[in-house]
Amino acid sequence: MQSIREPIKQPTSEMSNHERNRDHMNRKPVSVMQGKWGAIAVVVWLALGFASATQATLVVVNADFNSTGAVTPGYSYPLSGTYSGVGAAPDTGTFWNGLGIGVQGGLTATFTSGALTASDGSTPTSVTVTLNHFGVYDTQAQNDTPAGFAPALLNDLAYKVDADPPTFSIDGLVVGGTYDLYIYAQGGGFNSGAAIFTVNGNSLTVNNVPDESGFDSATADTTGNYLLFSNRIATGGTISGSFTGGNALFNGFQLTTEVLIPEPSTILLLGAGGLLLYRRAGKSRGRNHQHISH
Ligand SMILES: [Ca+2]
Ligand SMILES: [Ca+2]
Ligand SMILES: [Ca+2]
Repeated sequence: MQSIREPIKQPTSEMSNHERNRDHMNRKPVSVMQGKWGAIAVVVWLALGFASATQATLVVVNADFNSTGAVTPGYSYPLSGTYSGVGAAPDTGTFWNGLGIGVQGGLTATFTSGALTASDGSTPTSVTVTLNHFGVYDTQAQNDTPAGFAPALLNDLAYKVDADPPTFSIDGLVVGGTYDLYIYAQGGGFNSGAAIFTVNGNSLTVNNVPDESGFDSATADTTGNYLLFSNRIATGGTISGSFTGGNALFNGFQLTTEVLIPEPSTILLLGAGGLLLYRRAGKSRGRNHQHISH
């Protein structure tokens, strides 16, 4: 048996889940095989899960940290509320979980959300988020100084109150699963300076500019309103981090992962193929020692 494959591009740390899986899906094996062994090899190929009928589905969870109000005497302007719309992630879902993380003023010890809903607005997930040791602010409600773009997301935030950096964890993930984490960090209409986020041991810096007109990645050039931490591994089902800097703040996040789902016709084919493989292997047992690698 002769097997020819196209060169396989190795995943890099810069590739997002989306890119990596798309690359995976584009690997088309070209096999030169004849007779029944060719048919059996195709069945093995399907049984190993490399069928082209497998669909990569992106699952996205969006969270917008909101202020629940001011301690006293209260805000002079309306709260920014919960964002609705697409974010920087490659996803058409527009639903964001609006999380009231506390009242403005002073230090909040901890906040833990309930289970979050996916970006389609209906699919339940097991994902939760916890924030520790932070303050809460809303630049619209307090100062009437909104971000020029996506203000409902980028005005309200958790921020670093004292010398100890706030920490966070995103829990309820697939143990050992791979995720892309988009972190939004802009101080509404203010230039809030630099913030350094560390996620699973890797650090990236974001410097705000106050007059952004769209989502601007700071991942490579350190300037913008969000950071992308690609290919984070949820060891123990958790991704955790912290943020620090002179006026470090955290507006919300998007968490994406890709799930490979066989199409229904493929599942039927796998069952039939497995039976065929079993029968043929039984006929050839004792007269052939076949090693099939992939
Ligand atoms: Ca908000
Ligand atoms: Ca940028
Ligand atoms: Ca927010």
